[in-house]
Amino acid sequence: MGKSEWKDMREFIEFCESKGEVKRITEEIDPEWEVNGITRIVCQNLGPVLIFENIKGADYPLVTNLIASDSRFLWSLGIEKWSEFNDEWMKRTEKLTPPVMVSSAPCQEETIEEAGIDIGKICNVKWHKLDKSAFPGTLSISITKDPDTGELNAGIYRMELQGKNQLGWGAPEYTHGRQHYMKYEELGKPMPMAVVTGVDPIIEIVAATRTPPGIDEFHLAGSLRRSPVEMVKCKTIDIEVPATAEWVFEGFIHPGARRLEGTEWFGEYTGHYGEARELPYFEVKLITHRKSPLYHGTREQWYPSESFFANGRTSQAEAYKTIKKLVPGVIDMRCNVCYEAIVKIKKLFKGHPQQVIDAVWGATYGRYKHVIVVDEDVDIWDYESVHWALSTRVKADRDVTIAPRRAGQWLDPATSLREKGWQTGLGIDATKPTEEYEFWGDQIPITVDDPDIVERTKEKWGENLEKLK
Ligand SMILES: Cc1cc2nc3c(=O)[nH]c(=O)nc-3n(C[C@H](O)[C@H](O)[C@H](O)COP(=O)(O)O)c2cc1C
Ligand SMILES: [Mn+2]
Repeated sequence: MGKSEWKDMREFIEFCESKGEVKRITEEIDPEWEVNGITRIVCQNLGPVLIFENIKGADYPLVTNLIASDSRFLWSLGIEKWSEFNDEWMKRTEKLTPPVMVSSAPCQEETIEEAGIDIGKICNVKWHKLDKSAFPGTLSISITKDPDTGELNAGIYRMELQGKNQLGWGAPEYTHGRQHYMKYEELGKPMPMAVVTGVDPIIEIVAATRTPPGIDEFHLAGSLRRSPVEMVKCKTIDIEVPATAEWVFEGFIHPGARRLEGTEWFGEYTGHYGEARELPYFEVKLITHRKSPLYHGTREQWYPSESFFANGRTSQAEAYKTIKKLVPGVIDMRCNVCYEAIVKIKKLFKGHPQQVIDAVWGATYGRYKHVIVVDEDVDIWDYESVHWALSTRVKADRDVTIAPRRAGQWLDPATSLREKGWQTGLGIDATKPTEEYEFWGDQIPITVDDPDIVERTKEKWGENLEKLK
């Protein structure tokens, strides 16, 4: 069942290898299309971790599909099954665990000085056909420091190759990293930033988790891994990085600097291409790395994708924690990586589902557009069951709430360019309309579950039931 205290990405890969879930590709691979094709097909089958050892034009191996399956995601946290996941996350992260500092670290074993930097030789992959250029930054974690509080933030934001030592920085204004940058811009100062890739899987996970503001993701990681993260100071900037990262890029984002991404499109986690954006860019001044470093990247796509696990499931757990503390009767929650939250409740009062819908919109950070609330007899892990509730318990004029002009996600393909950043909320109360029936003194419709008959049948028929299957 894995464990939680991984020393580094290598130890996790070794574990996956012992389970037969790693494939090394030694043939020469074309970065223009072959990483795309192989990663896509293998990921869609929830297949193994892939290590591309020989990509044409790149000097280093590339890892994809690291935690892109149910089994590997759960192993990375040492959790046995999905049904335990939300509550285990909540329990572990009740108290945060600060990192410990070390003075020498594997991530600084080797150094590439500014003059020798050529990021295109480190990762040169075109992840989707219509991406015009390589995007080395898909699973690269931007680490920044709040200039007011000194707090660290870690977030994964897309990074396009824009020069030998320059990368676009795809962090929209609602991300914590961008909010740090906005403070530096007000001060008129360049923002120091470290970008790391190839980390212990729990660090990848926290960097992709949508949390409330003011949470240092490395504290969250310490709690999830049940042991503090070891960190080391960068060589040229006042930023700490995980000591066992494979790659560390140290540099700056200059205030006021904007550049239109060179690509017209970039394939995104929504499963659609997103448009090019006018973005700040990151200038790399020094690279440090481990001996024989492994680069880590991913192909963004619809489920299954690494984002679905690293961002979708984890942000779901944080949202669950928040909602459970705000509203009584919340039993479970399932969120799709893009825009949908399904919440299971034990309905306690009139307006209870609507309060849950408001809480998801107002108090969680996944920016879920669509919220569906169901009763405790619905299995939210089975979409058939959710659809049964939607089709049998919803009267649209009564149970559907439309909330226009909410804060949205930048990449929502349902929203045109003019309206980017906005979204319309759809709340559906798919619980049984108990209050309507109670008002008139009527019997609420009951389901055909007949649990006593099921018990009697099992008792009498026992193992013979298996034979009837
Ligand atoms: C592979 C991958 C790529 C991502 N790319 C982006 C991106 O380009 N822009 C973005 O805003 N979020 C992106 N995310 C999601 C963010 O990492 C996530 O929202 C995280 O919470 C951001 O950190 P923050 O909350 O500290 O700002 C990506 C996540 C993953 C797993
Ligand atoms: Mn954050």
